[in-house]
Amino acid sequence: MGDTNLDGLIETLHAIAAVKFGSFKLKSGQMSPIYIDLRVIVSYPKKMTEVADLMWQTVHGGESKFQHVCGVPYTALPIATCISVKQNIPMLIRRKEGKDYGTKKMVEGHFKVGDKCLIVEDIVTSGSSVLETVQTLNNEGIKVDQAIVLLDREQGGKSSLANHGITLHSVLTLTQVVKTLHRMGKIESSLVEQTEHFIKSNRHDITVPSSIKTSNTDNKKKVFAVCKSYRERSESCQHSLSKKLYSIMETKSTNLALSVDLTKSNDILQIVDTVGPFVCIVKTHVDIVEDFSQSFVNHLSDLAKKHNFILFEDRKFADIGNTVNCQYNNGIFKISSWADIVNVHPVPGEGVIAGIKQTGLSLGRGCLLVAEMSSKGNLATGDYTKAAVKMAENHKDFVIGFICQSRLTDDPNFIHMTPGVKLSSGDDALGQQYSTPEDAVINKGADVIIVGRGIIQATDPVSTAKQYQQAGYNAYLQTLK
Ligand code: S5P
Repeated sequence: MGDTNLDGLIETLHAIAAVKFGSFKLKSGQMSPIYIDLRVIVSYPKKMTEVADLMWQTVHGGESKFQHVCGVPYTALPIATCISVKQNIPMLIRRKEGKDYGTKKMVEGHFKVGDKCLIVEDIVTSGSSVLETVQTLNNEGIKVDQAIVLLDREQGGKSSLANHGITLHSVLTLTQVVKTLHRMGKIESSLVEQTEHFIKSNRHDITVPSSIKTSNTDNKKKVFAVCKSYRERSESCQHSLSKKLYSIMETKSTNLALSVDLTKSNDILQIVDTVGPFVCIVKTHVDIVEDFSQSFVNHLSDLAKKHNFILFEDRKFADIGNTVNCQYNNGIFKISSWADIVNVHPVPGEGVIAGIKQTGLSLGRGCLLVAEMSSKGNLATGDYTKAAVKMAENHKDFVIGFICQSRLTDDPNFIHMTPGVKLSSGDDALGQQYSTPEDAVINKGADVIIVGRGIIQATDPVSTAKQYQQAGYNAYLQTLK
């Protein structure tokens, strides 16, 4: 299509305030000189059909290669509808909400397994929204290898999607928009420079977006932006506890956390003393210990010093701030007095972190958010997980990472710890789902693997722990290649 068409489009987007300049605070907290909101386009039906036509021409050149089009919810839905109606290509609708409620249909519309679908999106930044839609379609057996977007923000989405075997076509790029508006005399050259600088300093193209698996990439090795040595990670994170943990991982060549889910203090102390040399963390459930005593935690703390590991009490606090504060400091367990790390469920909101932080911060403790779970049918998915990441970002001084099943962020301040790990994958009888150490580290992006029964129920826990240590550490070394 001709440049005049595009110039006209850019002018229109500016005129209807779909493209705004100024100083805008993004969700990430960064300040951006440009803000783009294509939602307003629904108020200009003629423009919307023109946009849809331009998008179709960009991707297609006229021949039909797709059995379906599917818009990424929600802004792109009307655009996808226009393409579907005008080109007479059946549309699919991806449900956004369904996945958190279990059995609801995730894709509306008639389709056959193996059908090909074009993804339609308004703006692409990292590409993760497109990938979420692709993943849902892939789960139904629908193939996707192309996506069309009105505007590419040039912040890595194209290469991330390419890593997933998806070609991204774009009608416009952010640079093109600012340069054209400058040429038309609508903005100053300083704004062009600011925007170019913003794009350069906010690229994420070495990241393969979080957790998202598409059929095009299931068998490919994931490449995480944090594929750095533990030493480098220790340097790039802020919290002293994270630094200490990475340095232990580096020195002891281990990313293994032992989940010592036993009920007698002597059994716990005995296994911790023998397995301690091979782990970076020992994780407890102190409320299952039948003969709990202060002397037990004293011994445990001594072993942590002797073998150089960190103590993590898997208490999963999940109440209002005041209550969790009492639970953390008081009762018979006095968790804050000995556990370096505790974890909290994000479900009560940020107060749960604030409640623990009130005491924990000054003690140099850290906290993990349970952002995803390993158990079948758990509700910690989708928007809940995303909200957990935001909560963590708001408390970087205290939250050191996540309990999770996928890489949630490349912020070096957050350590990803993954439970549900066994040398052979499978399930237990009560909904626990296991993946192997390699899968957890290489495909799910775990920094630390958490292993319980795989070690404590083994006939020879010490040699089994060594096996897990080696498997986990070798997997980490592979991510560095
Ligand atoms: O999602 C989770 C979160 C946690 S912390 N899934 C889990 O299994 N855990 C904990 O990890 C769980 O409470 C247990 O202590 C450990 C896994 O034990 P395993 O015996 O299944 O390896």
